Amino acid sequence: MHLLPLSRLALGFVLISACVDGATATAVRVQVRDTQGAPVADAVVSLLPLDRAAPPVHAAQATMDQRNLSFVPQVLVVQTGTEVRFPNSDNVRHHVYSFSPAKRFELKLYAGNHTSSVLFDRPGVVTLGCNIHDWMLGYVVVVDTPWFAKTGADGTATVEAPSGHYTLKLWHPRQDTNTPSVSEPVTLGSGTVQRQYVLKLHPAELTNKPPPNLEIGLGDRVQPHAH
Ligand SMILES: [Cu+2]
Repeated sequence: MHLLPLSRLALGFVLISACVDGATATAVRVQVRDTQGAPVADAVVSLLPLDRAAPPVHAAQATMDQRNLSFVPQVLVVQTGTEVRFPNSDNVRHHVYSFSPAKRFELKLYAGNHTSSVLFDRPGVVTLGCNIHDWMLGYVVVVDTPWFAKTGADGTATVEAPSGHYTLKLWHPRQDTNTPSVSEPVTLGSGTVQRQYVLKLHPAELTNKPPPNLEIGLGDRVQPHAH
């Protein structure tokens, strides 16, 4: 009595798998330059589906490291619902915080292998600072889609996604806030769609890098734990 429904289920599974495999061949390749023509790294490209719901998050862990008195990476992109680990790879303590509406939090990160985690459960840009090192500046960009990428040093990023209709969004930490940010429809059918964008960027107020003449750790050594 159950044989027929089961075999139908099995057939359905095979068909769905074939569709998924075929669909991932479509992609959008984005090239981002600034107004001088130089490639722009760390631009976040995300594809928000218009014709269906985005699948829920699956690889729900990511890492924002504290290393060499900087956030590494400076820009981390995650899907909504991702837990981000905040280790401390330095031998000094950090005090990471954010006042962004998408996630307000603070973490006191002591040196050593202590790791704290924060669940990013709302979309938006979460700006990170450190109470101890004023130059530290990082971002967790939380997007409602599993289809995203970040441009590399060559200014390009490729996002693979199933065929369908999307809104392509582009974000960069130094984008000019007086210019509308990129948000435009894109349709993936077959092959790779190419898009080129020019971003007007303002200079970085904070670089996320320590001053070159800094005596690392001076006055900021971690006191031995009293056990
Ligand atoms: Cu710090």
